[in-house]
Amino acid sequence: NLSDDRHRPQYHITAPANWLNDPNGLIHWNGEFHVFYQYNPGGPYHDTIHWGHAVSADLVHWEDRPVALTPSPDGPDRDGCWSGCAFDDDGTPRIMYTGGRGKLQLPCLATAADADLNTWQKDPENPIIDTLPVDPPLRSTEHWKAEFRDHNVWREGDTWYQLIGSGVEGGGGTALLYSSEDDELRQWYYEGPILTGDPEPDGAMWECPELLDLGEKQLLHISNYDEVRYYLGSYENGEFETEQTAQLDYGDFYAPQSLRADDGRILTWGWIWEARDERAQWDAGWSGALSLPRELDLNDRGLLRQRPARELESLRERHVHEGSRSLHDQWLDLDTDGLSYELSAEIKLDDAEAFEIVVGESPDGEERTPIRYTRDSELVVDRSHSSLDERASKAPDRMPIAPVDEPLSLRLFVDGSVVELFANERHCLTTRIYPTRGDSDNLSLHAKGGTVELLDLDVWELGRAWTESEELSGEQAPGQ
Ligand code: DQQ
Repeated sequence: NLSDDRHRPQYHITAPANWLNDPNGLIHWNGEFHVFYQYNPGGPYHDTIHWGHAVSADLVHWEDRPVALTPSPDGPDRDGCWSGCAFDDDGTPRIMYTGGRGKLQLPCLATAADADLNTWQKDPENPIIDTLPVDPPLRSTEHWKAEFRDHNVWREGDTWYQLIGSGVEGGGGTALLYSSEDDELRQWYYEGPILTGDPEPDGAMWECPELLDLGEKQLLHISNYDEVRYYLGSYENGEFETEQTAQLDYGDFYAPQSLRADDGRILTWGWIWEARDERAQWDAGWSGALSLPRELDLNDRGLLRQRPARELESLRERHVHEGSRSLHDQWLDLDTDGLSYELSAEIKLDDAEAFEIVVGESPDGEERTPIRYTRDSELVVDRSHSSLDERASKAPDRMPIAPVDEPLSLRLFVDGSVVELFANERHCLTTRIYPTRGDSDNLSLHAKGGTVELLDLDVWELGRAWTESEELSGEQAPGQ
């Protein structure tokens, strides 16, 4: 029974069961946030991909909707409806996605067939692009004729543009630009790559490219099988000039996508993949979650800022702890119940060797996950004792942060097996832990070998965001 599964998140988006990967088709439409996602209803593994669908009015409470896109047995998406985006075509919501058929990846268009975006009409002329660019030559593999997938569509004046992810044969990943002035969006012209990376460190193939306008600067992010890399700089006339590049998240976070809310904010979700093996996923009956929605913008130094959407504060229930204090070579136990909470604090190391937030700990310490802030200005999630289950990853996650003489402002979200960290509103690390014991739910703080100053420490237990599927028939859940 999935509702008894302690590893299953309570306030992150998951599929009702089975497999979830990339967020897709994100759109704020008629006052509702629509999140679609790569979904295999057939089991907790990546296979014939459909689009799952969840809806929220407030960005916090979600409900499941029926499957939105299903592969057509004779269509260009026969083997899967892969990643794509939704956009507003003068009052008509449309989707551009990748159809998978054999070794081909085929751009497909669909149009909303109802105001709730539950059903979509696929364009009879799909695929709308069936000739591959020859310059640069695209990477092909044993599986694919060419890597050519995932769509990011926007409009400038009367011209539509889209990016498609690819890689150059013998070179690095690339984002290919197309343009269209066709009202039906069926004619697209190839303009060329907006940016091509080096195999190291950018990756040989770019999936899910997305270009975001942050005002003074533009942000391009791509997923390269391993990590999500971003490029901050300027985009003009089909070319991207990079000023700065880094990782968007240092953990199990992949293929993010964004929407622009009616109030102008950019909100981004990523796929949080599993850090346990396929057998464990099979046993659990579900795989994958989406991250919390993040607000992306520039800070006053012109650097990328990432913050959890402010609406999430409405999840806060019992306030477990507040105030400022020092810890001198000591432990502080926080009296939380369960694995659904938020911790926020400003941390100054003073002369301590390290500061640890220990999550998911059993009373005897057999299972425990220290999140360690060290004098080397690193945040390390030490998973060596996270789980007694051999199928769960023990690999540490590491994130570089600001110099140790500056205070660290940290926000931590724990939700079943999901751990999400925001450091200095800049750097994010999302990871997974799978404690097996029912009593592995202690939360404590530890100043190691000296003094740590904690300013404004707050801990809240967080409520449930998910409307139970049996309540979907019209009854509101109590307290909502
Ligand atoms: N997942 C999709 C692709 C995308 C990849 C297939 C990224 O469209 O390139 O499920 O996770």
